Amino acid sequence: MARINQSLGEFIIENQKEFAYSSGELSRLINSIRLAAKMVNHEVNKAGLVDITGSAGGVNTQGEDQQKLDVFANDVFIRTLTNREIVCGIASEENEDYITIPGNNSDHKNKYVVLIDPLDGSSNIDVNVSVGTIFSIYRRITPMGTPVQEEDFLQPGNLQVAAGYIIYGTSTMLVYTTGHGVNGFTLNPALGTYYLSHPNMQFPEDGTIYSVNEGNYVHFPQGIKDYIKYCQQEEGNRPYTSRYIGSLVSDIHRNMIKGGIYMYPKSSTSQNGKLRLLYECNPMAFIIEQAGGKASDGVTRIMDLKPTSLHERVPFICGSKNMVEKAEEFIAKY
Ligand code: AHM
Ligand code: MG
Repeated sequence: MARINQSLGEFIIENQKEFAYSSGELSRLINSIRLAAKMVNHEVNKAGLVDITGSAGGVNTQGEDQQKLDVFANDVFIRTLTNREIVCGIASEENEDYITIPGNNSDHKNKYVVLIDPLDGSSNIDVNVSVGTIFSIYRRITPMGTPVQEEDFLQPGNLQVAAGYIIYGTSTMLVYTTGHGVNGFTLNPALGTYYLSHPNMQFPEDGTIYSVNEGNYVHFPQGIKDYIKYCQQEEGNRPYTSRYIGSLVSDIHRNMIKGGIYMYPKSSTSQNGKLRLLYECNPMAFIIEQAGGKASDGVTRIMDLKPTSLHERVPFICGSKNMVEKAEEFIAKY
């Protein structure tokens, strides 16, 4: 039974039996993410104090400037996940190819693959705005005892065994699901312990917040333009409030608590939008659905999309069920 103020460590142990094929490995995997998140949190919090902000000089796979903290977070998560005998492969936003982890005896006996965006929204760091980590976990599908393959990473979101995010905000929270609802834990920085603060999180069925980068309005498809106008019309509980941080985890976290819709649609300048299916949209969609919300590309459920490449992008419309369905109605008109 989840108890407010229960520590994440206790919670993981108590709920281990909920996992199918429970052997303790998934618990240990989440534990290692918890540890890495504490290390990243420590670094993020002192970003303004030491000369650690700014570009690391490199560019990542998508040609974007890599921030030093992106590199740091990527290293920490990869190192922490590699050190346990649980994960056979990692795909990260910051690495073009997936990483194969042979295991201590090089026997390729580890079961899980992790897909991760180690520090999402990192362009916000220099201005002291919240950033996040997003992770997605699958059981491998290729035979144990052989090196992990790309197909182990290209599984549809509906096969995820766990997913979560960490938000480095006014306080640091770890929110995750193993398919049995969503629970949120807040870090007590003095003790270095996460405590259950948001048990059984629920996406309100309806809401009054819409989150979209309206600067891209002219490039949006007509259905999205019409839906935005609908949000702004005066009728019933509209006009809605516009809130957009530009940090996916924070925007969705807020909407999950208050009720709202988040959209990163396709546009005339980017046919598939911006967000990455495997380590941004799928894990967020799993959490959102587990909390009673909805996530689609405007037409198809995100978690039913069949991935074709590690870094592919998809349009992303998610949030309160009724709001997403309304947006889909507008999109379907064209
Ligand atoms: P990143 O992975 O390069 O950090 O980009 C993802 C971020 C999301 O957190 C956010 O929702 C979105 O990009 C904002 O994009 P834009 O600035 O185009 O509105
Ligand atoms: Mg990202």
